[in-house]
Amino acid sequence: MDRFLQKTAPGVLLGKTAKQKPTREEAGEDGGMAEKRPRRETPGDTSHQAGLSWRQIRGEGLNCDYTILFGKAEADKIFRELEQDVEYFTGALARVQVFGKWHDVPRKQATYGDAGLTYTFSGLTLSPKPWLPVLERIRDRVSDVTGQTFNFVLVNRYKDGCDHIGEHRDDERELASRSPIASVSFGACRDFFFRHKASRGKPGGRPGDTVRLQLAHGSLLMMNHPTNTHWYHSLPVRKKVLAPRVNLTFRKILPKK
Ligand SMILES: O=C(O)CCC(=O)C(=O)O
Repeated sequence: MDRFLQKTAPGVLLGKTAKQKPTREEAGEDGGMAEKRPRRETPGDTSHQAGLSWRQIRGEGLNCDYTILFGKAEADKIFRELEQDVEYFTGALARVQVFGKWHDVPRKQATYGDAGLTYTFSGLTLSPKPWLPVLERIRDRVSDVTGQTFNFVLVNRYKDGCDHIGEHRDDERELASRSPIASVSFGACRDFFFRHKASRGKPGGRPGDTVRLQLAHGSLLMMNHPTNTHWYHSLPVRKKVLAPRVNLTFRKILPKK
């Protein structure tokens, strides 16, 4: 999981894929609810699913689904709880070495998860903190609507639009193969980019090689296999954004043998 601390060039804004429709929030409307009906690909308890509208984001090897999971009142409450309860890394874990020089990570990070799990972070083997009730609630809601289970969450807090995450893939060996990553966002709405690996370092690239989304307050983005094999993602600097944002990526980590 070293790449959480990766620092890379800012994303380049290109066009949308042909299959990508603008969301309402991109069009300046409320909520980000899309046109598609819920789509089930996996078995599971779908008791919360009925009322959700999903937007499908598809491209070559790109398979994501986006919805608003929490209404505003519930999302506001969760955001307050996260702000109060999450304990972020400090000291060496909040620093990153790039070409031999140490920098502050341009956001705050924390990990929570099942007892007994370990993962590699910044070259260290660490254990996540035990689940907080608010994180369990969000995790269980995601599981209800997707049928997927998760044993670990990475929390990223962006104090404003200057905080960001560089282009990377979540392709660590410790992630269960083919398992989706569920990304839940609270607070400021931020641009989020996917870029096909074939177009990295090639300004202009092929049409459709960069996909821009906006991740709204209370939203869920399911990044399904094989997205992370073929596409990098990033959350670029947006200096006009003054409010904080907290993002949770729920993952399934393989227990160490
Ligand atoms: O904050 C976000 O939406 C992105 C987080 C991310 O890229 C990650 O956890 O791998």
